[in-house]
Amino acid sequence: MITVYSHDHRYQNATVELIDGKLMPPVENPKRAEMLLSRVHETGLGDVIAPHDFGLEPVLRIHDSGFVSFLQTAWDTWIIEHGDYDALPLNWATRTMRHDRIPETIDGKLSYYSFDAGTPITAGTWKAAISSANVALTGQSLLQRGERVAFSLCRPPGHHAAADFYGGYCFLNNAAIAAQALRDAGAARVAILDVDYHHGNGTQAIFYDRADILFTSIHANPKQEYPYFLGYDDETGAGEGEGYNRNYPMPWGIQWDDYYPVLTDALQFIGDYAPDALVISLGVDTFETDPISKFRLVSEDFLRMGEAIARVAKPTLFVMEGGYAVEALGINAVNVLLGFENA
Ligand code: Q9C
Ligand code: ZN
Repeated sequence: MITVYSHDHRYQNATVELIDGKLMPPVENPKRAEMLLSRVHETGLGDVIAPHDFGLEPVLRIHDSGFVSFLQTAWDTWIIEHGDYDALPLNWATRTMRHDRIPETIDGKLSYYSFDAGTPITAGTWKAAISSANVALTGQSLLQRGERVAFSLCRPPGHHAAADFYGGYCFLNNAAIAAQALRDAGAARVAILDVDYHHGNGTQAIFYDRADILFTSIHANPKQEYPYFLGYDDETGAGEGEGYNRNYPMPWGIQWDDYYPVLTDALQFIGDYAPDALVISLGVDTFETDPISKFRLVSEDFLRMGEAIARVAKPTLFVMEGGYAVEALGINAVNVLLGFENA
């Protein structure tokens, strides 16, 4: 299978990340993509190609134009106002406050367009984020030209980013942009399966009222885990989209024996939908030693995951999301792809 990779991911390279009350070395760092790429080479998975530049049009099919302009200019404004260190928001519009006024200042805009303080904006954030979207779009174009499967080695990840906010290490929603591009190229129905440990709140929100792009996700229960405020099993879609969203919130500590039946159910849901294409939001932060997560999958389980996904037998785009146990990251993610290929 072809891998799409851009070296521009390295421009997202924060100095610190706010984790559990401490400023820590970022877990979402360039080493992640390097480990993934070197495992792709080591296993002989297939050719590695650079992305094409698709311009802003497919991005604006998903994201608000004010939000995109903000991402493009935030750093330049921040550095003038504050100096050369990572930009973080500090407060948000919660209950009783207004969501209908966009502040004028950079600090206000950071607050308005984000939902956490764990996602630093740096000098190269836009360059990295747009390259990641192009990596997803190029993978999508491979399916369009008839490939059965492709791997978009995206970094930064995307599934927490919604139409007009960033967070959870995500700026542009790569999987959503690719799914919409597949629709725009003629696929009548596209299914998204999100296996990242965290709920794909951004992707769900983007497609919640639509029947043409189905979203289903297996993730840590939001009553225990980030992003806390979306991902419950009573979120089934709205309006036209009613019945086209399904969440599988799972307790901390689960292993493959508990995970596999849920995966089978999600894949059955997708099979019944009979999509023309399948997009996998591939997070492997479900791994037992992931530093920020609490599921207990082992490396071999990811082979079984890929085999199960292959049984849907639809053109499949794997879009990289999370996974922070950096030494095992390449092994785990590429195991899903090898499981798929060898099924
Ligand atoms: N106690 C992705 O996997 N919060 N994003 C960590 C640790 C942020 C994860 C809290 C997690 C974001 C793409
Ligand atoms: Zn995650």
